[in-house]
Amino acid sequence: MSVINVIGLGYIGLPTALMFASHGINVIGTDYNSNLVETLKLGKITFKEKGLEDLFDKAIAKGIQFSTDYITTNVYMIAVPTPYDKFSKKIDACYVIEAVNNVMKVCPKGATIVIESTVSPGTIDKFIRPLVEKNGFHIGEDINLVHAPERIIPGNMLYELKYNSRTIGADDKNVGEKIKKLYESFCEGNIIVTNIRVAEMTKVVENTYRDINIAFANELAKICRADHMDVYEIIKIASMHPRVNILQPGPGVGGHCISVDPWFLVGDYPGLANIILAARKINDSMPEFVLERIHNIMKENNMTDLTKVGLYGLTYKENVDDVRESPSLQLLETMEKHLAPALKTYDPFVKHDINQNQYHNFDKFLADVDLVVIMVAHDEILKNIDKLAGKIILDTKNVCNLENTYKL
Ligand code: SAJ
Repeated sequence: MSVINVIGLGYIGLPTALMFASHGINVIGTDYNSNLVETLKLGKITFKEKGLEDLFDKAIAKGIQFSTDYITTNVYMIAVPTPYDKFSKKIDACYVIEAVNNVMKVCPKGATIVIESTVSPGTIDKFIRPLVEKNGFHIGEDINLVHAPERIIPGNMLYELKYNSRTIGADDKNVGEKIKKLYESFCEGNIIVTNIRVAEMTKVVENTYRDINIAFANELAKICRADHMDVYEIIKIASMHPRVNILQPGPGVGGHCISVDPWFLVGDYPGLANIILAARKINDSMPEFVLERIHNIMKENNMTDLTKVGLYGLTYKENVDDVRESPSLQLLETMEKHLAPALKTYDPFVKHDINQNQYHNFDKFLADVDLVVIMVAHDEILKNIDKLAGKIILDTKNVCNLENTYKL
Protein backbone atom coordinates (compact mmCIF):
# COMPACT_ATOMS: atom_id res chain seq x y z
CA MET A 1 0.00 0.00 0.00
CA SER A 2 1.20 3.50 -0.71
CA VAL A 3 2.59 5.81 1.93
CA ILE A 4 1.41 9.30 2.85
CA ASN A 5 4.22 11.73 3.56
CA VAL A 6 2.83 14.32 5.98
CA ILE A 7 4.98 17.46 5.84
CA GLY A 8 4.95 19.67 8.95
CA LEU A 9 4.39 17.95 12.30
CA GLY A 10 2.92 20.84 14.28
CA TYR A 11 -0.50 21.40 15.78
CA ILE A 12 -2.31 20.13 12.66
CA GLY A 13 0.19 17.88 10.90
CA LEU A 14 0.99 15.69 13.88
CA PRO A 15 -2.57 14.77 14.91
CA THR A 16 -3.52 14.27 11.26
CA ALA A 17 -0.52 12.00 10.61
CA LEU A 18 -1.28 10.00 13.77
CA MET A 19 -4.92 9.68 12.82
CA PHE A 20 -4.09 8.26 9.37
CA ALA A 21 -1.48 5.92 10.83
CA SER A 22 -3.66 4.62 13.63
CA HIS A 23 -6.32 3.79 11.03
CA GLY A 24 -3.98 1.57 9.08
CA ILE A 25 -2.54 3.98 6.50
CA ASN A 26 1.24 3.93 6.08
CA VAL A 27 2.56 7.32 7.15
CA ILE A 28 5.92 9.00 7.29
CA GLY A 29 5.88 12.35 9.03
CA THR A 30 8.47 14.88 7.95
CA ASP A 31 9.55 18.06 9.67
CA TYR A 32 12.60 20.24 9.06
CA ASN A 33 12.99 20.74 12.83
CA SER A 34 15.36 17.94 13.79
CA ASN A 35 14.76 18.42 17.55
CA LEU A 36 11.06 17.87 17.04
CA VAL A 37 11.67 14.77 14.92
CA GLU A 38 14.10 13.40 17.52
CA THR A 39 11.55 13.97 20.30
CA LEU A 40 8.89 12.09 18.34
CA LYS A 41 11.34 9.28 17.58
CA LEU A 42 11.99 9.00 21.31
CA GLY A 43 8.29 8.34 21.72
CA LYS A 44 7.32 11.72 23.18
CA ILE A 45 4.61 14.03 21.92
CA THR A 46 5.51 17.65 21.32
CA PHE A 47 2.43 19.50 22.59
CA LYS A 48 -0.51 18.85 24.88
CA GLU A 49 -3.86 17.89 23.44
CA LYS A 50 -6.67 15.74 24.81
CA GLY A 51 -6.13 12.10 23.75
CA LEU A 52 -2.96 12.80 21.78
CA GLU A 53 -0.71 10.53 23.82
CA ASP A 54 -2.97 7.51 23.33
CA LEU A 55 -3.30 8.22 19.64
CA PHE A 56 0.48 8.54 19.39
CA ASP A 57 0.93 5.10 20.98
CA LYS A 58 -1.56 3.57 18.55
CA ALA A 59 0.14 5.18 15.56
CA ILE A 60 3.55 3.98 16.73
CA ALA A 61 2.16 0.46 17.11
CA LYS A 62 0.94 0.69 13.49
CA GLY A 63 4.40 1.74 12.31
CA ILE A 64 4.33 5.51 11.75
CA GLN A 65 7.81 6.90 11.15
CA PHE A 66 9.31 10.36 11.50
CA SER A 67 12.07 11.94 9.48
CA THR A 68 13.61 15.26 8.47
CA ASP A 69 13.68 14.00 4.86
CA TYR A 70 10.95 14.09 2.27
CA ILE A 71 10.29 10.65 0.85
CA THR A 72 9.39 9.39 -2.59
CA THR A 73 5.73 8.43 -2.60
CA ASN A 74 2.53 9.36 -4.40
CA VAL A 75 0.63 11.35 -1.75
CA TYR A 76 2.00 14.34 0.18
CA MET A 77 0.06 16.28 2.78
CA ILE A 78 1.41 19.66 3.67
CA ALA A 79 0.50 21.18 7.05
CA VAL A 80 3.04 23.96 7.52
CA PRO A 81 2.38 27.44 8.98
CA THR A 82 1.00 30.24 6.83
CA PRO A 83 1.81 33.49 8.60
CA TYR A 84 0.76 36.88 7.31
CA ASP A 85 2.83 39.95 6.70
CA LYS A 86 2.05 42.36 9.55
CA PHE A 87 2.17 45.42 7.22
CA SER A 88 0.49 44.34 4.01
CA LYS A 89 -1.80 41.85 5.83
CA LYS A 90 -1.18 39.48 2.95
CA ILE A 91 -0.28 35.85 3.35
CA ASP A 92 3.36 34.86 3.57
CA ALA A 93 3.29 31.56 1.72
CA CYS A 94 7.04 30.89 2.11
CA TYR A 95 6.66 27.65 4.11
CA VAL A 96 4.12 26.15 1.71
CA ILE A 97 6.30 27.15 -1.23
CA GLU A 98 9.36 25.57 0.34
CA ALA A 99 7.46 22.38 1.12
CA VAL A 100 6.15 22.09 -2.47
CA ASN A 101 9.66 22.77 -3.78
CA ASN A 102 11.05 19.96 -1.65
CA VAL A 103 8.29 17.58 -2.71
CA MET A 104 9.12 18.25 -6.36
CA LYS A 105 12.70 17.13 -5.74
CA VAL A 106 11.61 13.61 -4.79
CA CYS A 107 8.09 12.93 -6.07
CA PRO A 108 7.35 10.52 -8.90
CA LYS A 109 5.16 11.36 -11.89
CA GLY A 110 1.47 11.44 -11.00
CA ALA A 111 1.97 12.33 -7.33
CA THR A 112 -0.71 14.31 -5.49
CA ILE A 113 0.14 17.22 -3.23
CA VAL A 114 -2.58 17.96 -0.68
CA ILE A 115 -2.23 21.35 1.00
CA GLU A 116 -3.90 21.31 4.43
CA SER A 117 -2.46 24.63 5.59
CA THR A 118 -4.92 27.50 5.55
CA VAL A 119 -4.13 29.77 2.62
CA SER A 120 -5.71 32.99 1.43
CA PRO A 121 -8.07 32.63 -1.53
CA GLY A 122 -6.06 32.49 -4.73
CA THR A 123 -2.76 31.46 -3.12
CA ILE A 124 -2.56 28.18 -4.98
CA ASP A 125 -3.18 29.88 -8.34
CA LYS A 126 -0.80 32.69 -7.56
CA PHE A 127 2.14 30.92 -5.96
CA ILE A 128 1.87 27.15 -6.25
CA ARG A 129 0.78 26.56 -9.85
CA PRO A 130 3.47 28.83 -11.34
CA LEU A 131 6.07 27.21 -9.09
CA VAL A 132 5.13 23.71 -10.17
CA GLU A 133 5.04 24.67 -13.84
CA LYS A 134 8.33 26.54 -13.60
CA ASN A 135 9.89 23.29 -12.47
CA GLY A 136 8.74 21.59 -15.65
CA PHE A 137 5.84 19.63 -14.13
CA HIS A 138 2.47 19.54 -15.88
CA ILE A 139 -0.35 19.98 -13.41
CA GLY A 140 -2.89 17.21 -13.81
CA GLU A 141 -0.35 14.88 -15.42
CA ASP A 142 2.89 15.00 -13.46
CA ILE A 143 1.46 16.50 -10.27
CA ASN A 144 -2.08 16.84 -8.94
CA LEU A 145 -2.95 19.68 -6.62
CA VAL A 146 -5.53 19.43 -3.84
CA HIS A 147 -6.47 21.79 -1.04
CA ALA A 148 -8.04 20.11 2.01
CA PRO A 149 -8.06 22.77 4.71
CA GLU A 150 -8.10 21.54 8.28
CA ARG A 151 -11.03 22.54 10.49
CA ILE A 152 -10.23 21.16 13.92
CA ILE A 153 -10.33 23.15 17.13
CA PRO A 154 -7.40 22.96 19.54
CA GLY A 155 -8.67 21.40 22.78
CA ASN A 156 -10.97 19.00 20.92
CA MET A 157 -8.87 18.15 17.90
CA LEU A 158 -9.14 14.39 17.85
CA TYR A 159 -12.91 14.35 18.23
CA GLU A 160 -13.25 16.96 15.50
CA LEU A 161 -10.83 15.15 13.17
CA LYS A 162 -13.20 12.22 13.33
CA TYR A 163 -16.60 13.91 13.25
CA ASN A 164 -16.26 17.30 11.51
CA SER A 165 -17.21 17.59 7.90
CA ARG A 166 -14.37 18.53 5.55
CA THR A 167 -13.84 20.31 2.26
CA ILE A 168 -11.61 18.96 -0.47
CA GLY A 169 -10.76 21.23 -3.37
CA ALA A 170 -9.23 19.55 -6.41
CA ASP A 171 -8.66 20.41 -10.08
CA ASP A 172 -9.75 16.95 -11.06
CA LYS A 173 -12.83 15.45 -9.43
CA ASN A 174 -11.41 11.92 -9.61
CA VAL A 175 -8.31 12.99 -7.74
CA GLY A 176 -10.56 14.73 -5.20
CA GLU A 177 -12.55 11.52 -4.75
CA LYS A 178 -9.35 9.49 -4.23
CA ILE A 179 -8.19 11.87 -1.51
CA LYS A 180 -11.67 11.81 0.01
CA LYS A 181 -11.35 8.02 0.30
CA LEU A 182 -8.11 8.46 2.22
CA TYR A 183 -9.70 10.87 4.69
CA GLU A 184 -12.63 8.48 5.03
CA SER A 185 -10.22 6.06 6.70
CA PHE A 186 -10.85 8.06 9.90
CA CYS A 187 -13.27 10.88 9.13
CA GLU A 188 -16.95 10.13 9.68
CA GLY A 189 -18.13 13.64 8.77
CA ASN A 190 -19.46 14.75 5.40
CA ILE A 191 -16.65 15.25 2.91
CA ILE A 192 -17.46 17.71 0.15
CA VAL A 193 -15.41 17.65 -3.03
CA THR A 194 -15.19 20.99 -4.83
CA ASN A 195 -12.61 23.10 -6.61
CA ILE A 196 -9.50 24.61 -5.06
CA ARG A 197 -10.64 28.26 -4.95
CA VAL A 198 -13.88 27.37 -3.22
CA ALA A 199 -11.99 25.31 -0.65
CA GLU A 200 -9.54 28.16 -0.03
CA MET A 201 -12.27 30.76 0.35
CA THR A 202 -14.56 28.60 2.48
CA LYS A 203 -11.91 27.97 5.08
CA VAL A 204 -11.07 31.65 5.49
CA VAL A 205 -14.77 32.54 5.55
CA GLU A 206 -15.40 30.11 8.43
CA ASN A 207 -12.81 31.73 10.66
CA THR A 208 -13.85 35.22 9.62
CA TYR A 209 -17.46 34.45 10.54
CA ARG A 210 -16.34 33.51 14.04
CA ASP A 211 -14.09 36.56 14.34
CA ILE A 212 -16.96 38.88 13.40
CA ASN A 213 -19.29 37.25 15.90
CA ILE A 214 -16.75 37.49 18.71
CA ALA A 215 -16.17 41.14 17.76
CA PHE A 216 -19.89 41.77 18.12
CA ALA A 217 -19.83 40.31 21.63
CA ASN A 218 -16.75 42.39 22.47
CA GLU A 219 -18.36 45.55 21.15
CA LEU A 220 -21.44 44.82 23.25
CA ALA A 221 -19.18 44.41 26.28
CA LYS A 222 -17.76 47.88 25.69
CA ILE A 223 -21.21 49.41 25.19
CA CYS A 224 -22.55 47.73 28.32
CA ARG A 225 -19.52 48.84 30.35
CA ALA A 226 -20.07 52.43 29.23
CA ASP A 227 -23.71 52.29 30.27
CA HIS A 228 -23.50 50.04 33.36
CA MET A 229 -25.32 47.04 31.95
CA ASP A 230 -24.55 43.35 32.36
CA VAL A 231 -23.39 42.17 28.93
CA TYR A 232 -23.55 38.50 29.94
CA GLU A 233 -27.18 38.70 30.98
CA ILE A 234 -28.05 40.56 27.80
CA ILE A 235 -26.25 38.01 25.60
CA LYS A 236 -27.90 35.15 27.47
CA ILE A 237 -31.41 36.53 27.08
CA ALA A 238 -30.92 37.68 23.47
CA SER A 239 -29.55 34.25 22.55
CA MET A 240 -32.78 32.63 23.73
CA HIS A 241 -34.34 34.02 20.57
CA PRO A 242 -34.46 31.10 18.14
CA ARG A 243 -32.39 32.90 15.51
CA VAL A 244 -29.87 34.66 17.73
CA ASN A 245 -26.67 33.06 18.97
CA ILE A 246 -24.11 35.53 20.29
CA LEU A 247 -20.63 34.41 21.26
CA GLN A 248 -18.83 35.45 24.44
CA PRO A 249 -16.80 38.61 24.96
CA GLY A 250 -13.27 38.16 26.22
CA PRO A 251 -9.83 39.76 26.53
CA GLY A 252 -9.20 39.45 22.80
CA VAL A 253 -8.86 36.88 20.06
CA GLY A 254 -5.68 34.88 19.85
CA GLY A 255 -4.44 31.73 18.21
CA HIS A 256 -3.00 31.26 14.81
CA CYS A 257 -6.30 31.04 12.95
CA ILE A 258 -9.10 33.40 13.81
CA SER A 259 -6.83 36.34 14.53
CA VAL A 260 -4.93 35.79 11.27
CA ASP A 261 -7.17 34.49 8.49
CA PRO A 262 -9.56 37.48 8.29
CA TRP A 263 -6.53 39.67 7.54
CA PHE A 264 -6.04 37.69 4.33
CA LEU A 265 -9.38 39.01 3.09
CA VAL A 266 -8.60 42.53 4.28
CA GLY A 267 -5.19 42.40 2.57
CA ASP A 268 -6.53 40.96 -0.69
CA TYR A 269 -9.77 42.95 -0.94
CA PRO A 270 -9.03 46.42 0.42
CA GLY A 271 -12.12 48.61 0.30
CA LEU A 272 -14.39 45.59 0.06
CA ALA A 273 -13.63 43.84 3.34
CA ASN A 274 -15.10 46.46 5.67
CA ILE A 275 -17.03 44.61 8.35
CA ILE A 276 -14.16 42.12 8.44
CA LEU A 277 -11.64 44.89 9.07
CA ALA A 278 -13.83 46.50 11.75
CA ALA A 279 -14.16 43.16 13.54
CA ARG A 280 -10.40 42.63 13.47
CA LYS A 281 -9.84 46.08 14.93
CA ILE A 282 -12.39 45.55 17.70
CA ASN A 283 -10.91 42.21 18.70
CA ASP A 284 -7.38 43.58 18.56
CA SER A 285 -8.45 46.46 20.82
CA MET A 286 -9.56 44.17 23.64
CA PRO A 287 -6.19 43.70 25.41
CA GLU A 288 -5.96 47.49 25.63
CA PHE A 289 -9.52 47.60 26.96
CA VAL A 290 -8.49 45.14 29.68
CA LEU A 291 -5.58 47.44 30.54
CA GLU A 292 -8.00 50.32 30.92
CA ARG A 293 -10.17 48.19 33.17
CA ILE A 294 -7.11 47.32 35.29
CA HIS A 295 -6.27 51.02 35.54
CA ASN A 296 -9.79 51.97 36.64
CA ILE A 297 -10.09 49.11 39.12
CA MET A 298 -6.74 50.04 40.67
CA LYS A 299 -7.91 53.64 41.03
CA GLU A 300 -11.19 52.57 42.57
CA ASN A 301 -9.31 50.46 45.12
CA ASN A 302 -6.58 53.02 45.81
CA MET A 303 -3.99 50.64 44.43
CA THR A 304 -0.86 52.21 43.02
CA ASP A 305 1.58 49.33 42.91
CA LEU A 306 1.57 47.60 39.49
CA THR A 307 3.75 44.84 40.91
CA LYS A 308 0.69 43.69 42.83
CA VAL A 309 -1.23 42.97 39.61
CA GLY A 310 -1.03 39.48 38.13
CA LEU A 311 -2.31 37.99 34.89
CA TYR A 312 -3.67 34.47 35.16
CA GLY A 313 -3.21 32.75 31.80
CA LEU A 314 -0.78 33.30 28.95
CA THR A 315 -2.14 30.93 26.33
CA TYR A 316 -4.59 32.07 23.66
CA LYS A 317 -7.42 30.08 25.19
CA GLU A 318 -8.27 27.56 27.89
CA ASN A 319 -6.56 24.21 28.37
CA VAL A 320 -4.11 24.47 25.47
CA ASP A 321 -0.40 25.28 25.64
CA ASP A 322 -0.34 27.50 22.54
CA VAL A 323 0.57 31.15 23.18
CA ARG A 324 0.52 32.39 19.60
CA GLU A 325 -1.13 35.83 19.28
CA SER A 326 -2.46 35.41 22.80
CA PRO A 327 -4.40 38.35 24.32
CA SER A 328 -2.15 38.23 27.42
CA LEU A 329 0.97 38.61 25.29
CA GLN A 330 -0.70 41.40 23.31
CA LEU A 331 -1.48 43.15 26.59
CA LEU A 332 2.08 42.77 27.88
CA GLU A 333 3.43 44.04 24.55
CA THR A 334 1.26 47.16 24.78
CA MET A 335 2.55 47.81 28.28
CA GLU A 336 6.13 47.34 27.14
CA LYS A 337 5.58 49.89 24.36
CA HIS A 338 4.52 52.37 27.01
CA LEU A 339 7.58 51.50 29.09
CA ALA A 340 5.41 50.06 31.85
CA PRO A 341 6.94 47.28 33.95
CA ALA A 342 5.96 43.73 33.06
CA LEU A 343 3.09 42.41 35.14
CA LYS A 344 3.38 39.21 37.11
CA THR A 345 2.03 36.27 35.15
CA TYR A 346 1.27 32.61 35.64
CA ASP A 347 0.01 29.83 33.38
CA PRO A 348 -0.04 26.13 34.27
CA PHE A 349 0.46 25.20 30.60
CA VAL A 350 3.47 27.43 29.94
CA LYS A 351 6.53 25.82 31.46
CA HIS A 352 9.20 27.96 29.79
CA ASP A 353 9.69 31.64 30.64
CA ILE A 354 8.18 34.04 28.16
CA ASN A 355 7.74 36.93 30.57
CA GLN A 356 10.30 38.26 33.01
CA ASN A 357 7.88 38.14 35.96
CA GLN A 358 6.45 34.73 35.24
CA TYR A 359 5.56 32.33 38.05
CA HIS A 360 5.40 28.58 37.78
CA ASN A 361 3.48 27.94 40.96
CA PHE A 362 -0.15 28.97 41.32
CA ASP A 363 -0.10 29.48 45.11
CA LYS A 364 3.12 31.51 45.02
CA PHE A 365 1.68 33.67 42.27
CA LEU A 366 -1.49 34.28 44.26
CA ALA A 367 0.47 35.06 47.40
CA ASP A 368 2.37 37.85 45.58
CA VAL A 369 -0.53 39.70 43.95
CA ASP A 370 -3.55 41.67 45.17
CA LEU A 371 -5.35 42.06 41.84
CA VAL A 372 -5.77 38.91 39.76
CA VAL A 373 -6.78 39.34 36.13
CA ILE A 374 -8.33 36.15 34.78
CA MET A 375 -7.30 36.15 31.11
CA VAL A 376 -7.80 32.45 30.40
CA ALA A 377 -10.31 30.11 32.04
CA HIS A 378 -8.11 27.02 32.36
CA ASP A 379 -9.71 24.13 34.27
CA GLU A 380 -7.09 24.73 36.98
CA ILE A 381 -8.57 28.07 37.99
CA LEU A 382 -12.15 26.85 37.69
CA LYS A 383 -11.35 24.08 40.15
CA ASN A 384 -9.46 26.42 42.51
CA ILE A 385 -11.54 29.56 42.24
CA ASP A 386 -11.99 29.69 46.04
CA LYS A 387 -8.24 30.36 46.38
CA LEU A 388 -8.93 33.81 44.93
CA ALA A 389 -11.09 34.81 47.90
CA GLY A 390 -9.87 38.04 49.45
CA LYS A 391 -8.26 39.26 46.20
CA ILE A 392 -9.51 41.91 43.86
CA ILE A 393 -10.41 40.08 40.66
CA LEU A 394 -10.87 41.22 37.10
CA ASP A 395 -12.62 38.33 35.43
CA THR A 396 -12.51 38.74 31.64
CA LYS A 397 -13.97 35.26 31.09
CA ASN A 398 -17.03 35.44 33.32
CA VAL A 399 -16.12 32.44 35.46
CA CYS A 400 -15.85 33.94 38.96
CA ASN A 401 -18.57 35.08 41.31
CA LEU A 402 -16.52 35.83 44.40
CA GLU A 403 -16.82 39.13 46.21
CA ASN A 404 -14.68 41.94 44.73
CA THR A 405 -14.96 40.51 41.22
CA TYR A 406 -15.08 42.97 38.36
CA LYS A 407 -16.11 41.95 34.85
CA LEU A 408 -14.98 43.20 31.43
N1 SAJ B 1 -13.07 33.47 21.79
C1 SAJ B 1 -13.80 34.50 22.37
N2 SAJ B 1 -15.15 34.35 22.51
C2 SAJ B 1 -15.79 33.22 22.10
C3 SAJ B 1 -15.05 32.20 21.50
C4 SAJ B 1 -13.68 32.35 21.34
O1 SAJ B 1 -13.27 35.54 22.78
O2 SAJ B 1 -17.01 33.15 22.28
C5 SAJ B 1 -11.60 33.62 21.62
C6 SAJ B 1 -10.77 32.52 22.29
O3 SAJ B 1 -10.57 32.79 23.65
C7 SAJ B 1 -9.49 32.56 21.47
C8 SAJ B 1 -9.98 32.93 20.07
O4 SAJ B 1 -11.29 33.48 20.25
O5 SAJ B 1 -8.61 33.57 21.91
C9 SAJ B 1 -10.05 31.79 19.10
O6 SAJ B 1 -10.47 30.59 19.75
P1 SAJ B 1 -11.55 29.57 19.16
O7 SAJ B 1 -11.71 28.50 20.16
O8 SAJ B 1 -12.75 30.29 18.73
O9 SAJ B 1 -10.88 29.05 17.81
P2 SAJ B 1 -9.42 28.46 17.42
O10 SAJ B 1 -8.62 29.60 16.87
O11 SAJ B 1 -8.85 27.65 18.49
O12 SAJ B 1 -9.84 27.50 16.20
C10 SAJ B 1 -10.48 28.03 15.06
C11 SAJ B 1 -11.71 27.18 14.73
N3 SAJ B 1 -12.55 27.84 13.73
C12 SAJ B 1 -13.87 28.05 13.94
O13 SAJ B 1 -14.46 27.75 14.95
C13 SAJ B 1 -14.60 28.69 12.80
C14 SAJ B 1 -11.25 25.80 14.23
O14 SAJ B 1 -12.36 25.04 13.81
C15 SAJ B 1 -10.27 25.96 13.07
O15 SAJ B 1 -9.79 24.71 12.62
C16 SAJ B 1 -9.09 26.76 13.58
O16 SAJ B 1 -9.57 28.05 13.97
C17 SAJ B 1 -8.07 26.89 12.45
O17 SAJ B 1 -7.05 26.18 12.49
O18 SAJ B 1 -8.31 27.62 11.47
